[in-house]
Amino acid sequence: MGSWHFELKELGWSDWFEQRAECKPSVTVARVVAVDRDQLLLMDQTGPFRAKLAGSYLYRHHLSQELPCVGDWVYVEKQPGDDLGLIHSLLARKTMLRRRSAGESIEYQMIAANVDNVIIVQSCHFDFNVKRLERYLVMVRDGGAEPYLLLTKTDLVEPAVLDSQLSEIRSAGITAPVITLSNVTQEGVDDLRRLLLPGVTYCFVGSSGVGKSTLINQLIGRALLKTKAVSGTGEGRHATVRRELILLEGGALVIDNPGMRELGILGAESGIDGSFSDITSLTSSCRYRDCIHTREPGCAVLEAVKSGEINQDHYENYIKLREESEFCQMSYAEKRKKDRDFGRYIKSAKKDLEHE
Ligand SMILES: Nc1nc2c(ncn2[C@@H]2O[C@H](COP(=O)(O)OP(=O)(O)OP(=O)(O)O)[C@@H](O)[C@H]2O)c(=O)[nH]1
Ligand SMILES: [Mg+2]
Ligand SMILES: [Zn+2]
Repeated sequence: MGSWHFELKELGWSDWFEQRAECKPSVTVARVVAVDRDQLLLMDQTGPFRAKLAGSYLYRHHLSQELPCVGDWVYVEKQPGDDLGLIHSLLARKTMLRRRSAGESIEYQMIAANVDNVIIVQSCHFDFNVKRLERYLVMVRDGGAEPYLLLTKTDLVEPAVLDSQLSEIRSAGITAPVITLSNVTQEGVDDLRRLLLPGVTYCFVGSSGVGKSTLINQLIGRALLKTKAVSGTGEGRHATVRRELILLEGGALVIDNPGMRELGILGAESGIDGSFSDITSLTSSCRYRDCIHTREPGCAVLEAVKSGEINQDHYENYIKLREESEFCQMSYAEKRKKDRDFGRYIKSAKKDLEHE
């Protein structure tokens, strides 16, 4: 397999991992490039190789979030002449991108690990939705990564439409950098290319059909990833079914993702605070310290909503995400009860706002 030689830091290794890594004889570290059903594709200084999980690993770990995912660093044993490495354990994760699993379990579904920047992609043609952007932002901040927003298919809308989308993003209080581009005219592609730094890991997320793989193929310079034509409504069928980490010629590491249908929101206040700082910065002015900003007298948040300083939709989305976030930390029985109470409560809170 050619003459590969990488420095670990070219694969995303940094002091953060160095400080946490334990030296183990005959065991080395490698990064997970792709996960297939029963094998993983890893990459180390010598290049890519296949590996599987040691039996002891599977014995010790049962939750899906404990299994290696794309971007993870693992301890692997590989004797010269072995064609399959044996993964013994996982290194600490610096960041993670995960979503809540469907159903009532408290398991997370890992999307990727050790991602520095998440590029949240929406097409400005049919796909644009600020509420969904906010959900993604919560997910990204929860996992400790930095978000970028990317609007694709600018060739399909009038400049005025794009402008109004950009101002919608800003008026929702979203401060993440925004890039706009067209994979057809190439406009903006170089701006993105310049942003991608060597040794830094970027993960592309967003609905199916928004052009993630088309873009990554452009960055690679050839059609490595499969892309698919979308139907006239702009709604895509999934073209990408596998996550993989790709090392670009410029040195950046990018992860493509299948389109996401539903985002489970996570139980991290930190993620919510980042996306709704305009709201959370007001809470210290509420009359009561335990104010939850829904109906309390002297609530600074409600006053700001009433005066129009805070947008009503943005506020409702905040309450909704916060409830979901608390919701996912409760037991099943608590959830059932809260679910009913919350339905009633949202209804009456809405009524209150309407009648004031
Ligand atoms: N007009 C226009 N079409 C684009 C642009 N980018 C991508 N497309 C088209 O959109 C379709 C979907 O692109 P993909 O790259 O497969 O989308 P994806 O986000 O990877 O989709 P999944 O893998 O299903 O998540 C393809 O037909 C692309 O040619 C763009 O900037 N402008
Ligand atoms: Mg794709
Ligand atoms: Zn309040």
